[in-house]
Amino acid sequence: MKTALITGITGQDGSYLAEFLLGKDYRVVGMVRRSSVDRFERLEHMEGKIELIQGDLSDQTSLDIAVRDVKPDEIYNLAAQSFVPTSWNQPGLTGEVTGLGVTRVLEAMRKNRPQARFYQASSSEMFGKVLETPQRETTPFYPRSPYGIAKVYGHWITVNYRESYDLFCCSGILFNHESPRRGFEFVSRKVSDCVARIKAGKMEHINMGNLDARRDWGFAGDYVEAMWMMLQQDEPRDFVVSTGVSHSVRDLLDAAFSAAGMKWEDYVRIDPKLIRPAEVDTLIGDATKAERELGWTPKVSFEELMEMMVQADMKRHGVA
Ligand code: NAP
Ligand code: G4F
Repeated sequence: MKTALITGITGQDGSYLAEFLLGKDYRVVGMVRRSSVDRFERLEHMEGKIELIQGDLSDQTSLDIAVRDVKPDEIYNLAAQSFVPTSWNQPGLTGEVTGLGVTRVLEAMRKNRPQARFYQASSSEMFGKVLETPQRETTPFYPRSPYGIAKVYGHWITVNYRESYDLFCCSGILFNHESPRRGFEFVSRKVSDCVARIKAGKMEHINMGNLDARRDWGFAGDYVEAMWMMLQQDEPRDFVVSTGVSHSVRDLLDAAFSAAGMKWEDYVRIDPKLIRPAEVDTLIGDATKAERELGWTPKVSFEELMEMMVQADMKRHGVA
């Protein structure tokens, strides 16, 4: 039985990855940071099947102890301050956790478990003000937020530990991926939840930011499989993971409101406070390498994804 250590297991991707690895008969250990309240709702259905250990990406000792005690075969570093707007208000913390935190996990592995395989959750936000379309593994980075900049650091330190110490380190450059477990502040979940609230008569309109921004949106359940596939290869390499289809936020509103039989134009207001100081205008990925070398392809389309999210939120709000 293989053992996987997942940082960020309480997040969206952590919960899908834990489920996926349990299905492959892994021993799954998740690292969680201490809190005065437990926030394990994404993990409740796996209670008794996964183990949890305390640790924080800003604390080297906790990571050393976790890696030393768990003795993982695979380490998935998913923990991060992952919300882009927060990174302008908390740039130092974002750099500490999303950037330097990667070095700390790599150091814990190098010192305590060098034979383990390491996955870094890199991001299409690194492409930022894109220098090539579509974006692939060789596209230069031009990040547009403290978050994107921290992820560029995390990406290159992963490459550097592979090249400096011959460790098995992979970086997955994942484009936006969503699900009914997505955090409520991200645009897809904000919209699916608000659609359900409007349908339930709990709110009247929704405030939005830039409707022209375009993203390559996929389903988180599909994307965690690609993370695992990267660590099963003979050689460590980096991969773009994306659907290759781009939609605007306006398209997303259209898909979500239509799924509930409504017209978005009747409910949406623009709030200038939600416009970002520097925007990533458009992202679209080219996952040819992942398809060719991992055999990975996405299964859920954008329309199916939004339908799934709206249905799940309508059920939660008692209107489905
Ligand atoms: P998420 O839902 O925001 O989860 C982030 C996780 O990180 C949570 O478990 C959080 O714990 C944990 N965390 C935050 N600060 C920490 C710290 N100081 N020490 C330890 N754990 C900490 O993010 P996600 O959507 O699952 O994304 C997973 C990873 O992929 C992130 O690194 C994200 O930046 C990256 N990524 C995501 C996407 C996407 O579209 N989802 C695309 C590309 C890359 P709490 O529950 O305690 O807050
Ligand atoms: O859903 P978002 O907040 O995601 P964003 O900024 O693209 O970042 C997500 O994907 C990255 C991968 O590319 C991850 F690395 C990162 O951790 C995170 O998961 O915003 C998407 C777009 C933006 O252009 C934003 O300006 O939607 C636009 N938008 C328009 N109105 C809005 C809103 N975004 C949010 N969150 N809320 C709005 O009301």
